[in-house]
Amino acid sequence: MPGNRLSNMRQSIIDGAPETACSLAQEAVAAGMAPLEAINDGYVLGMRDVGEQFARGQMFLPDMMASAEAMRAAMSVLEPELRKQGAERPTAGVVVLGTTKGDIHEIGKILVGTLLTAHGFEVHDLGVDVAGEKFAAKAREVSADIVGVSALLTTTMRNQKKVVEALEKEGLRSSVKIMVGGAPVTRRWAEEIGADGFAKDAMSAVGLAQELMQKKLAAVPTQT
Ligand code: HCB
Repeated sequence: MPGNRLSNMRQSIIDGAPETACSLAQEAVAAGMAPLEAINDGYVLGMRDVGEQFARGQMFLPDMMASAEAMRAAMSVLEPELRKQGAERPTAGVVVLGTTKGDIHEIGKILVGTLLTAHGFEVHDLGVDVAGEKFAAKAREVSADIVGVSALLTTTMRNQKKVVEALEKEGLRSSVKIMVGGAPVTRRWAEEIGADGFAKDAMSAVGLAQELMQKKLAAVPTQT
């Protein structure tokens, strides 16, 4: 039964069917399925299929938009469940999150934000198409520990570097860790632009954020 449910979830994304995606998520929550299992082993697999079909020219932009809509519908049910888990813990760190300038892909970023919240981080999501200066201003406003930058296009990846530069310009680089991600992003790219880390998926982003917090706290001189 859970196997069937997961494959139906995956299919609802491929079909671009928000109502089905939403009701499957509601059923899963009612049946006690872990929200993370539904996301990772159901819906995200559908999104991956959609990307592959689009790349092969077997799917077109309106279909891809319908799939994204279905993903959002499922997340509207699963995200509050994940948040409940995070609300019970003390703050693990403050994160400012966004997708780079020129880029409107948001699903991966939302997943990262949701999982960070579920693991006790305070997340400020700036949305999509965000300029470096805006990341820096928000980081200052909320005293961010970490800035997380998403980019899904090879053309907008380079704007991640502009975020690093904006934080440097604002004099925040020594106090704010930077993590980058998104389908075309690699560890090597992260190193090249001077970011502190790269995460290939939302779960790794949580591990990385925890690691960066430890490094940050270890660097703070202790008062005697
Ligand atoms: Co879009 N698109 N798209 N798209 N799109 C991609 C990204 C392509 C790879 C599809 C392809 O050709 N195979 C391609 C990019 C090619 C390239 O540059 N190499 C592409 C293209 C070309 C375009 C347009 C240019 C199409 C057009 O208009 N002709 C256009 C660009 C618009 C723009 O941004 N200016 C476009 C538009 C769209 C939408 C609007 C239809 C829709 C986005 C809707 C939305 O987000 N609200 C869309 C979608 C859905 C996709 C695919 C199918 C899925 C992306 C997605 O949500 N993946 C994608 C194909 C693909 O990626 N395989 C395709 C699922 C999430 C869970 O994965 O990688 O985003 P993720 O995030 C992971 C991971 O990377 C990491 O954790 C996340 C969670 O596990 N992570 C981070 C992400 N950010 C992080 C930040 C951190 O700090 C740490 C970790």
